[in-house]
Amino acid sequence: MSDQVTSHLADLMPSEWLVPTSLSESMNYSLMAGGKRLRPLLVLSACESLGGNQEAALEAACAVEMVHTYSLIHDDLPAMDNDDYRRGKLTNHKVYGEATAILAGDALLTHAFYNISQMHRKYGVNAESVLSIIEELSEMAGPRGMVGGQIADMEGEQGLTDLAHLQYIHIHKTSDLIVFSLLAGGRIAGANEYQLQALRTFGLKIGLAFQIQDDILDLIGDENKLGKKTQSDVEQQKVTYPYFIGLDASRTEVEKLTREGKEALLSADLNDPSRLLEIADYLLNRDH
Ligand code: GRG
Repeated sequence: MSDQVTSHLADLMPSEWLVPTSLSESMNYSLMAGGKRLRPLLVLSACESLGGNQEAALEAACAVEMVHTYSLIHDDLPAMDNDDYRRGKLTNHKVYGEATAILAGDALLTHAFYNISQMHRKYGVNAESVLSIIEELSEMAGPRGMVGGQIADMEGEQGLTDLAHLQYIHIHKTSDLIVFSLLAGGRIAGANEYQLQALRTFGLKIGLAFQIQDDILDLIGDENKLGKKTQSDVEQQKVTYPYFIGLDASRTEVEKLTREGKEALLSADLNDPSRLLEIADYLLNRDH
């Protein structure tokens, strides 16, 4: 499935005849740099769970990967996280310069909306559903979603004091795009309101579990790097889930959220939720 996504991403890039080479190279560089393709897999699997059109779902799957890739390019910039490496390669701005990296991110974001807007004409997806998908992507990637989560995170670095604030950041920075992916797949397949609600709950729960697991893996990575420091020494380093509730309780929380997410899904009368359930288990058990 993820190879299919990578190959369709290449097909969806705007023709090199029409776009300055530096821009298309910079967009391609980050899109083709690897990554788990988690969000596209969620779109495809949600659509599959209801027996929907996989070709149309592939379009939305690629669009959400473009939005995710834009967010990573911008997150790595000197004005934000100032990272030199991403997905094992130099970050976009290290290769193409800051200005081009900013524009590559902008272009991926806008091009994602373009591709979604074509789903009615190209694949006959109901126009009302396309409109809802556009509405949900604007909401979940925008100021009330991922961008809101990102700024709350940046401001939180000066003094993140409670778990509710951290949850707000995790839900918007991470879960929102995951929820979007599931809803988009569901909408393409004609999900009813009850099924959409179940997909939303599943996404919120596994999105939060995914981010807490990320916090845990980060902490374990730091512990290994720091050698013999005690667990509580390490927990003081970064304001994450383990910082607030400890490592064991964080692990329990990941298991609980995954279980609740799967229960919500199983209550929704989907034709075949098996791949979505597998993804939830994969996220629970991942070690990188
Ligand atoms: C710049 C608007 C803006 C937002 C940035 C995505 C993001 C928001 C920041 C990246 C840092 C981070 C840890 C975000 C939480 C979400 C997350 C775990 C992203 C990484 O997603 P993966 O693990 O990445 O799916 P790959 O590379 O596998 O696609």
